[in-house]
Parts: sequence; C-alpha cells; structure tokens
Amino acid sequence: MSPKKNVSEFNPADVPSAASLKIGIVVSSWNNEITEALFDGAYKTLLSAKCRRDNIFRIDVPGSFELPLGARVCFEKNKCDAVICIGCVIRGETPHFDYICQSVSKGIMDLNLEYGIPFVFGVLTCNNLKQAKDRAGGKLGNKGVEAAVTAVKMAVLKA
Ligand code: DLZ
Repeated sequence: MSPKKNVSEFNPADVPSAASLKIGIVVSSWNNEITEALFDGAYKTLLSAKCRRDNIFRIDVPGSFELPLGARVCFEKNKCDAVICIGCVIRGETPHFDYICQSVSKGIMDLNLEYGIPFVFGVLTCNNLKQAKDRAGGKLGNKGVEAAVTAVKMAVLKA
C-alpha cells in the first residue's frame, strides 16, 4: 500500500534545542533539483531548532556514491556533532542503482559505528523522478526535514 500523507510533519516541541550543536550537511549534486530541496528542508529545520547558521557546515560531492567520504571529511574538518548525508538515487535500466544504494547505506552505517556520532541517511532511493519529488517537498513531505530532526535527536542522545 502506498503512503498517502505527509510523513515529515513533527511537533517542534519534541525536538531538542540544537543551539550548542555543530551539524554537517553533505549534498550530492546528482539529481540536484531534488537534493537542493532536501537540503533546504534540512537547513530550515536546523534553524527552527535554534542551530546557529555558522554552526552548519555544507560540503558538496558529485554523486551519492561519494557521500560517505564527503561525510567523513566534513566530520574531521569541522568536528561536527552530527552529519546529514543528502542524496537522490533514481533507478535506471541496469543494476547500477543497487550497487550505489548498497554502498552508500553501508558506508554511512560504518561511519556511525566508527566515529560514534550520528551520520544520518538522508538519501532518497526511488524508482522514478515523481517518487523523488513527492518526498522532496511534495505531497509526502520532505525527507530533508526528517533527516535534520533525526540528526538533532541523535546528537543530543549521544551528548
Ligand atoms: C553514475 C550515477 C548514476 C547513473 N545515477 C546516479 C543517481 O541516480 N544518483 C546519484 O546520486 N548518483 C548517480 N550516479 C553517480 C554516482 O553516485 C557516482 O558519483 C559516480 O559513479 C562516480 O563515483
């Protein structure tokens, strides 16, 4: 059954303050119409959680496959409390999609366990562009918003 409602809605009162947090956001340039919308959702959500603009560090990488290394660089450079990885992989005619998705999800999980801080999986893995648009500020919400809420909650849990 396909979801029919915006699942990104949250109660701001349930999100801890990010006033003392440093958050990295790594953005993949592939499907950039989508990834910029996800970034926008994440950035605004961090600000609404009181994260300071100068404590948000953005790094751009060419594609989702590069997200784990970009996230590691972002963490090592800025000593972030959490890093949000934003990407959008859209299925094509070959198994390429599966290789990228598996590598990226495993790469990001490995970073969580290696560094002991949250590296958040803000990557859309979609069958087509419409599914991506629906989840990047469309009728199903914005996964960038959800990634930012997760980053703040997990960073505070760690602290
Ligand atoms: C090559 C490629 C393809 C076909 N599709 C996507 C995609 O849908 N989303 C994405 O983020 N990146 C894609 N890439 C690029 C790879 O992630 C990677 O940047 C290149 O294979 C170089 O390592």
